[in-house]
Amino acid sequence: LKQRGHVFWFYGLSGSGKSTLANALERKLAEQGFVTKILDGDNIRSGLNSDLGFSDADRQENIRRIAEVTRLFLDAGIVVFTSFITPKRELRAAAREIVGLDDMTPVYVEASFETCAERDVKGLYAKAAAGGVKNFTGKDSSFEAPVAGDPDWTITTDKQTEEESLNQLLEKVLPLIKN
Ligand code: GGZ
Repeated sequence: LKQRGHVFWFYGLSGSGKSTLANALERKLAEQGFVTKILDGDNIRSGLNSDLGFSDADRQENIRRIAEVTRLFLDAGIVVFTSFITPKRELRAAAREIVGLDDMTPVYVEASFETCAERDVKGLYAKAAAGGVKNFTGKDSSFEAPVAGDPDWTITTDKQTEEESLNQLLEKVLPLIKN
């Protein structure tokens, strides 16, 4: 096999750019013949995890199931990109425990709450500001950034272009998945 499976666990606030980057990265890697899979709200929260909401307990179960599914893809040698807020360090650590410490790289897609609220691609920030979203991350449900010593990568999307973020990622991703 020309590739080694690995999980790049994109996390960060809603609207930080996780899915955008995961999709762009997938396209680049597909061009080079890599077999990849994206797991995100569209294919997980809508189906397998449609019984879960956004309480702390539900987020924990959400992440646990995603990590288990991710592990299955990894067993097939696939490069996986996940795109979930994963708001707590403990959740990221639990996911990494399930996937396998060496097989998963947490990638913090960093953008401030203010930047995400300005982008507000889905109108969710406006809705939350008006009190229409329960347990909204960054408002009434907390988000923990990584701390020094965590193995996480950080990609800061509010200070550079999408292309810069993508190139930065590609450079770090390729050595981990090339065989
Ligand atoms: C945060 C919410 C909420 C609340 C709905 N808080 O930008 P989106 O819309 O498409 O992505 C967000 C998604 C977050 O689900 P995750 O599975 O990634 O979260 S976690 O990892 O914490 O389990 C957002 C939408 O769902 N959404 N309500 N209250 N985001």
